[in-house]
Amino acid sequence: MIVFYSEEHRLQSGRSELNDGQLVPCYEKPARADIVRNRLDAIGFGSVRAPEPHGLTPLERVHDVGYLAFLQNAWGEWVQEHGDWDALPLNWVAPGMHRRVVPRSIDGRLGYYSFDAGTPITAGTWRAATSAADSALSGADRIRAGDRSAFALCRPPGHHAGKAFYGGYCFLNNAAIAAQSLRDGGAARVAVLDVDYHHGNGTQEILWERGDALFVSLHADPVDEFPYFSGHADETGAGAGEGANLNLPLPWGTDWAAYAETLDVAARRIRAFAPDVLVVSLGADTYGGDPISRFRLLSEDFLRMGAAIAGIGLPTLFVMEGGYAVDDLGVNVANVLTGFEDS
Ligand code: SP5
Ligand code: ZN
Repeated sequence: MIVFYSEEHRLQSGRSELNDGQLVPCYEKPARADIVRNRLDAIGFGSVRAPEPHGLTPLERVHDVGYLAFLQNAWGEWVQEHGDWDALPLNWVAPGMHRRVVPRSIDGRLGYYSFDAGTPITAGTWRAATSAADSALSGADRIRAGDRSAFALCRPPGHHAGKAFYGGYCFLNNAAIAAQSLRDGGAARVAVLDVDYHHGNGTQEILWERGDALFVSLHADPVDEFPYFSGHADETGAGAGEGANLNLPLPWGTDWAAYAETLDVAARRIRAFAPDVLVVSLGADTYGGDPISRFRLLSEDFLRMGAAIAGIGLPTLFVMEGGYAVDDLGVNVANVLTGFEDS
């Protein structure tokens, strides 16, 4: 399996995120991608390549152009206003406010285009985020060329980013960008399976009214867990996309036995949709050792996860999402990929 990885991921290295009432060091940090890459090298897993630049056009197929311009320019405007320190939003729209006029103020626009205070914009955010999207797009190119699978080692991650918002450590929705590229390249139907611990609210929003793209997500129940306002089982899509969104929320404490049963439900739904290709939003924050999550998967369970995904029987593009137990992240992610390849 070919792996796409860009050194430019390092350019996203925020100082802090707001967590439990404190500014704490960012969980989403460069060491995450380094340890996955090093593990893949150590086990001799496939060839690792730098992505091809794909430019703005495939990003504009998914994201709002005003949002993209904001992301590209936000750091420069922030530094001019406040100096060289991570840009974080401080307030958001509330019910009864109209959100009709895009603010001129950079602080206003940070709130306008975001949904949390955990996702700092830094000097290198735009370059890192576009390099991650390029990895996803290069992976999609391999699938289009006939490969059975590819892995885009994206960082920063993407599944919380919507058409015109960032949050949850995500700026550009790498999985949705890849799925759209596969559609534009001739796939009639695509499925996105999201196994990150958190609900992929951005991917859901992007695909909500799409009948040509199925979104299936296993995640911690939003009554208990971030992103709280998205991911319930009764969210099934709208318009042409009615029925093409399947949320499978699970309780805190979920272990492999319960997870595997639900993954089987997801697999059957994907097969029934009969897509040409599968994009997997691969977060390993379902791991028992994850510092911000509360599922209980073990490292060896990720081998079984990879085998279960292979059992769906589709050309598969894996796109890296979350996973914050950095010391074990390389083994856990590599286990999914080898579990897939060996079955
Ligand atoms: C891509 C991805 O996995 N994004 C996740 C973003 C989650 N951000 C909010 C985390 C809040 C964690 N709070 C619990 C900390 C334990 N004390
Ligand atoms: Zn996550």
